[in-house]
Amino acid sequence: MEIVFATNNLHKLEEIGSLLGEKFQLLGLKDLNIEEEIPEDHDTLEENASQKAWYIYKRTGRNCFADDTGLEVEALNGAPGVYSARYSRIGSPTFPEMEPAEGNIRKLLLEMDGKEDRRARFRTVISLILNGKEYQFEGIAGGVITRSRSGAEGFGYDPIFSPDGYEISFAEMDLSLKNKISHRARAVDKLVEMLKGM
Ligand code: ITT
Repeated sequence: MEIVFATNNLHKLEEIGSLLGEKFQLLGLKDLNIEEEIPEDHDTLEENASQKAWYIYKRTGRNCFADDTGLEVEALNGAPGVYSARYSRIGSPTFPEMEPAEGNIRKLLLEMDGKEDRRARFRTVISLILNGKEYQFEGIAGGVITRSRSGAEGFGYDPIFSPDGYEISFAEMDLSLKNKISHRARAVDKLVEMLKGM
């Protein structure tokens, strides 16, 4: 079965491709020569995932899904949350000279300086559009924000997030381990269950 994943993020495509298995042929936006920025201008993960998925469904007429992910930090009242991707550019930009992922990490470590409560969670929401009908799935991975960065695997905030039950960060894990326990994996499990029942 062919399905489109509405993302420009190749890391995500690789992660979800390996989770879906061989029964599905996963196409990314590059495979369809879709190069424009897909709008995601809402204030919740649910609305953004839905907006991205409907945009691609209407554009291509193909069954598709989109995800939106945020890192929700307890001591920061859930920030950066839905604004995770552009965290370091909100307000007066911090570290504008850096790559966004690096700037985001630096800003978060700064905000967390001196904070004892380091609990956080990644939350992923997936919107699936199947023959014109929408389904949503959520996946959560709890953990803590570490005090400094470690590891070179993964992407985004992985070097400063250590999931519950582990002493290492997501960026110190093989993709296969992250894929067993991550927020995205948990949401994708639900997506796969739905697709396999088709
Ligand atoms: P698309 O919208 O094209 O799918 P994106 O990279 O913008 O790709 P999101 O909006 O879902 O993806 O991600 C929001 C932010 O959270 C962004 O800074 C990501 O780097 C980060 N992020 C998402 N998933 C992550 C993960 O598994 N580990 C670490 N950081 C992650």
